[in-house]
Amino acid sequence: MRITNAWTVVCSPGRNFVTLVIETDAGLRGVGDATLNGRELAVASYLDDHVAALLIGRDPADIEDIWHGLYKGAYWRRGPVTMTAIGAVDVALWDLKGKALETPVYNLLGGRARRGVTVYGHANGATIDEAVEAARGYVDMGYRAVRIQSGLPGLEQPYGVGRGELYYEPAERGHPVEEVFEPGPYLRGVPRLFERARAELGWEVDLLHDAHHRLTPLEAAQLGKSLEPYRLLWLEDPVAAEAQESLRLVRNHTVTPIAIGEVFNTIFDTHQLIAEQLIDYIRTTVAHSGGLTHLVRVAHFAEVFHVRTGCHGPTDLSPVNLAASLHFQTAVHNFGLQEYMRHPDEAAEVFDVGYWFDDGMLHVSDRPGLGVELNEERAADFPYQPAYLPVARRRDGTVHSW
Ligand code: GCO
Ligand code: MG
Repeated sequence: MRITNAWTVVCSPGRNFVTLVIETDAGLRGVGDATLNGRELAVASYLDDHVAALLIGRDPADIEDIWHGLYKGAYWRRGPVTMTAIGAVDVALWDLKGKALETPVYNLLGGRARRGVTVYGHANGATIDEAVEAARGYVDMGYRAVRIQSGLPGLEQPYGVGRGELYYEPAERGHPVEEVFEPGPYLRGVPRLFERARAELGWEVDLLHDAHHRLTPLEAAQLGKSLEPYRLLWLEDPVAAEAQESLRLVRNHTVTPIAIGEVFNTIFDTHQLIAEQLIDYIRTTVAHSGGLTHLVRVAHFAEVFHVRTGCHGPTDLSPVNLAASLHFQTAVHNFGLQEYMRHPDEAAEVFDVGYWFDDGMLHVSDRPGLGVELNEERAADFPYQPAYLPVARRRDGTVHSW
């Protein structure tokens, strides 16, 4: 089999998605998610203008060779645009291989290691009351794990409270929205949120929280310590992703489990955190870190150090990425937890998915390949809409990590 064509489809069914399609002379098509929130067209151009021509004529079965050809052959290494583009090619090739062999992708990754993939939902609220109420809604739907984010006294625009009922959508069309962040009210408020959540929801449900890279190491240590009584499953991104050694300080002061990795792109961004056991969950995204080929390496490396997987899976990645995560999480031994935000309703008109939610888990379908089909005609009805993620500032106007 040979690759005859490759192109991206950029569409906006409720939000922007970039999908790579790879076509072969056998008439098979594979899809990969190339969405990078707020920078979508950069990846589309990387693929259409620089990568597509390199794929034509190649045997799509040679996934490892194509991966290294794109990674090492570009000379310029790593970075979100490059690694998302490589990830899209990689996932599309796994999809094609599954279709060619008439088997689901998880079978190619080692086979089924579990019944289903336990997921966590996103409970948000403008106030603690609203957020805890939303969390109860997830528990009633059968979720066993819920991330909770809320507005707090003195902090009205927290990260994680945005548009959407069963999802959280931060990107806005037009110019970036500005939010105010202050560590004082945040550090005082979050323990109150979880005190309330435990009092209302009990101890059976796993609870999570995302600090979204906003704290200094000492602030992160304080937060982890003050959350210990509420036994979180994980505290996510407590400090800026670049400051890896600062996790030693956090780790020395708290036993609240730590999850990091959604802005990482390669194993080289993760290996210090994993090898020094500074984290408990590695959250690298299939789409943003070189696809399944590379993520399997990260997972196997992490397994040696008792670190489990917790793939990033927000609504700003398409159902193609979620399906790829589910195949990966179904097959990998050191699975931890999978993020699950539901997509806007219009997305279902463009992406026909085989996976389904039941009993707190997502289940991969046994369709060949990834089990997701892109309806290109319908995609054309939802043209791309420029949108940006928000920007955070301190009260005095200083730009802060969003
Ligand atoms: C998460 C993330 C997202 C990111 C988003 C940016 O844990 O799901 O933090 O909500 O903010 O993916 O585009
Ligand atoms: Mg996050």
